[in-house]
Amino acid sequence: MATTDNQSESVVHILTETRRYPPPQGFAEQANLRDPGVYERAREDPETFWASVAEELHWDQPWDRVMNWTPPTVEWFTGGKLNASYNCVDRHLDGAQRTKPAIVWEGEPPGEERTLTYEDLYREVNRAALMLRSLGVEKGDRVSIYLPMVPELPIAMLACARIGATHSVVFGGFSPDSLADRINDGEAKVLITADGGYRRGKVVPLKENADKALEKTPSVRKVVTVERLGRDKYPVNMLENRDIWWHEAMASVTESECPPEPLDAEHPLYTLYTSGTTGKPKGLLHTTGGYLVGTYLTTKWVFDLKEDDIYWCTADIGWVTGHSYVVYGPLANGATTVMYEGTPDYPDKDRFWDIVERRKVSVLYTAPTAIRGFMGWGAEYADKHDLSSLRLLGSVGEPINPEAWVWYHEHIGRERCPIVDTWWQTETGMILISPLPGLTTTKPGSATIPLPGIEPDIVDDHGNSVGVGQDGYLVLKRPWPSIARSIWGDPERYVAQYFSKYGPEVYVTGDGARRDEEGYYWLMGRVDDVLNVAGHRLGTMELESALVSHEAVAEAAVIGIPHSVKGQGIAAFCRLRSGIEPRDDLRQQLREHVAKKVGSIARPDNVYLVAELPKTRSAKIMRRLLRDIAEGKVVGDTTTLTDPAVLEDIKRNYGGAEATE
Ligand code: 7RM
Repeated sequence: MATTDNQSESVVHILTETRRYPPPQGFAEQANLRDPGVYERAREDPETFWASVAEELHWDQPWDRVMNWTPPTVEWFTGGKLNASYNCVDRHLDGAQRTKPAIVWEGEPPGEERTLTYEDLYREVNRAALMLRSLGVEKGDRVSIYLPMVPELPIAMLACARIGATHSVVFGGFSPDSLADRINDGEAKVLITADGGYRRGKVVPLKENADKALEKTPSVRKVVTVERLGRDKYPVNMLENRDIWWHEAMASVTESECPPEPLDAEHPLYTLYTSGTTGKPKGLLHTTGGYLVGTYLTTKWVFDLKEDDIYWCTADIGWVTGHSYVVYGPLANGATTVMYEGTPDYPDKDRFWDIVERRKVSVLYTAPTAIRGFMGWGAEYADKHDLSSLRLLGSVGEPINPEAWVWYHEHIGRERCPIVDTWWQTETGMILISPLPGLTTTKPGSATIPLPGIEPDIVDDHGNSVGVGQDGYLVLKRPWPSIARSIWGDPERYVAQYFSKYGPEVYVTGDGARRDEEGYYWLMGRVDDVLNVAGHRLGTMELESALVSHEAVAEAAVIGIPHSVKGQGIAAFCRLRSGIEPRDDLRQQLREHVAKKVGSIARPDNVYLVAELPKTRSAKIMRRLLRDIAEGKVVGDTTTLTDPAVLEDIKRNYGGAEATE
């Protein structure tokens, strides 16, 4: 990565100006983890370190080997057997934890709420596991789950885990096409969905979407539908012999206990799809033992979980953050995890603070895009609530800009709560770079230092470590327990994507980063063709294929543009088929087309209709140029353009009806 001396100097300047926040007194003294020696112990003997963590979980059979690394392949806890559902549920049934709330749920319509204690969760998960078995689901089968944020979602996941079925959760905001692709990729036998869900006061018609997807998913034999909205108000189609209601299927289960299947540590727990640099999303595969060990430990340490914490991670379970830090991590710790169905601005812009106050949330984990949204609305929405229950704040999904960090610290944490800025990915399964709140001095905008046992580096194109303050590629040089083991159905792509650039021992994250003189990591965003829109990963190729699937579009190029709330917005440049007039309503149509094809998170902010896309002599689209145009900057060097007139044309035509939300 090229950095000029100027740039690196200015970085050093920024870093020396950085504010520092040591762990607050009182917090540091009472934190779970106060011994900095853990970093050194983990570095000297990572396997012993991870084994000592794994021992805190329940194993049906002990492992023979902690780590079995034949790069790029790795196994953890080889020979060991365990069950994730047992560890997240059954393990907490002794003593007082039995009646402790496991899941505290709030629907979007105010007043709708459900609390499941560990005992309740046990009952529901057992029943759901038996139900899945009665539908023919066997160990090793895949089950797709397309649900809103309702308790049946974690129940369904844990039920799969109990019988050794591999779940594949598809975010409820995804389109029928995206759902169908994901179901087909895993050849799921069963789909679990709902009549719908609520989002910003509107109904999301999940079953209707699922029905469209199901027209092209031959593997699905049974569809289980949760009644979330109500059959009277929102009737759905039920296909005979295929479609059943969740509550009816649950009621027809005659037994109450489904003994957890002892599973190999490397048994596939789930797949989760994430966008990459090609058009086709990748189904990252996570396995049982290592994943659970990693999410268990990081939830306990990064969020300093205590017995009486009320922990709320605001992510949707459809994303990895929800898998690891709404479901598996907190439940493996026997914590109380809060789930909220809707958006932060419904019925008003203080909904989060209303929930924090009423539920006495003590640990809050959310995303920079949400924080910037709150900043824009003004502090008064938070100010009118008692937030004194909060003691720790987290951030995830994209780099947090220092302004948002400081606002979060002042207006939400009221200057009492440490902030943990946690860097990780769908592929890493667990947080890898983050402060430990009792130990680490934080700096706004930095995810600080790697967790114990984690060995990142920042390297140049040749794989050499770069110096202090220099830009480079973030890599990881040693495996950790919860690394994704493969891409479902495409192991070659897994190796090519993550382990080929610097050899099989080095995992390539796709992120750029710098390190300061204290070894703190400053993440700089993706270095590939992946956008991060409101903390969600979207591949530019994926969006481009959606655009060219529209009859009017001959060719498309998509770029990320700065967006004050979402971090990145989407700008799409489209060359139309000959004979098609570049009209304003077509721009709007194309925005909706992408939303329909991929999902509403993918709706472009701006669509530019152009006569030609700027290309180099080797026919590569000049994205840099498009970026400059979209940002209204002076256009840089264009000498490699095949036809400089193209540029003039774009400049003339790009303006007009840009839609922004
Ligand atoms: C957990 C999650 C992963 C990508 C990753 C980064 C970016 C996430 C941070 C961050 C800077 C952070 N999984 N990212 N967290 N960048 N600081 N604390 O988001 O697979 O959906 O995205 O998100 O670019 O590669 S993800």
